[in-house]
Amino acid sequence: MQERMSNTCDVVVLLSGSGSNLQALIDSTRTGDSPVRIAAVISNRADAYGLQRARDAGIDTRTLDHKAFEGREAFDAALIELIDAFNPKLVVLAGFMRILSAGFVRHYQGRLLNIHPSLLPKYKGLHTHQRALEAGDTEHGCSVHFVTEELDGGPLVVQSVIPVELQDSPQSLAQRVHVQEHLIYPMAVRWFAEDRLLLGEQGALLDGQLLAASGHLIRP
Ligand code: NHR
Ligand code: GAR
Repeated sequence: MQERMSNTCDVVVLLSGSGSNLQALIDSTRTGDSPVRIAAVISNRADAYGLQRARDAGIDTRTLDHKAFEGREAFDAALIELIDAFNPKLVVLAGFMRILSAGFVRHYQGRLLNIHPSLLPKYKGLHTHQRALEAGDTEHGCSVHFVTEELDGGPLVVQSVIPVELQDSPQSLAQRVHVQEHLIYPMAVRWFAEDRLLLGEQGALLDGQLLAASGHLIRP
C-alpha cells in the first residue's frame, strides 16, 4: 500500500473547451492499476464543457479567466500559482487555447505535455485539419510533445498517423484524429507517470532511449 501511494503521479490538466481528451485520461485512470491521478482541471473559460466532465468525475476544478488580466505575463503568473497549489508532477494541456509565456514554460520544463492535431512539425498553430486538406496531404494525424518556448515545437513523444480520404472534410478528419488523440495521450501520460518518459538534453527519452524526431510512431 505504502509503495502504491508513492508511485502516484498527480496531474493537473489545463483546457479551454470540450475536454474529450480529458475524458480519455479520466477513463484511462479507471483501470485500477493506473499510476495517474488527476488532481485538478483548470480552464481559462468558465463555460468549458471539460469542467463539467471533471466535476462529474469528482475532480477539483478552477477557472482563471485570461480576460481579467492585463497581459500574458500576469495571467501566467496567476496560473502558475493556481497549478502549484496542487503540487503536480505533470501538467497536461488538453485543448488549452492560450499561448504560454517563456517564464511559464521554463517553470514546468520537462513536466509539461501538449497534444496537437497535426503531424508536427507540419501545421503548427490553428486550423490544422483544413490546412492538411488544402495542401492535398494523403496522411494526417496528431502529436504529443513536451512543451518548450517554441510554439508546437518541443520534442515529440508520440505521433499517430491516419490516411486522408478523398471525401474528407475538416470535420470528418478531426473526428478520426480525435480517436487517435484519445489513444496516444493517455499512453504518453502513463509513460511519464511510470518514469519511463523524460525530457533529456537531446530530446524525449523513453525507457532510457532517445526517441526518433517523430517520437514513437503509430501507423495503421
Ligand atoms: N505555449 C508554448 N509556449 N508552447 C507551446 O508549444 C504551446 C503553448 C500553449 C499552448 C497548444 C497549442 C496547440 O497545440 C499550446 C502549445 C493556442 C494557440 C493560439 O494561437 C496556438 C497553439 C496552441 C494553443 N492561441 C491564441 C492566443 O492568442 C488564442 C486563440 C483562441 O483563444 O482561440 O493565445 O495548437
Ligand atoms: C484537440 O483536437 C487538441 O488536439 C486540440 O484541440 C482539441 C481539443 O479537444 N488542441 C489544440 O488545437 C491546441 N491549440 P478536446 O477539448 O475535446 O480535448
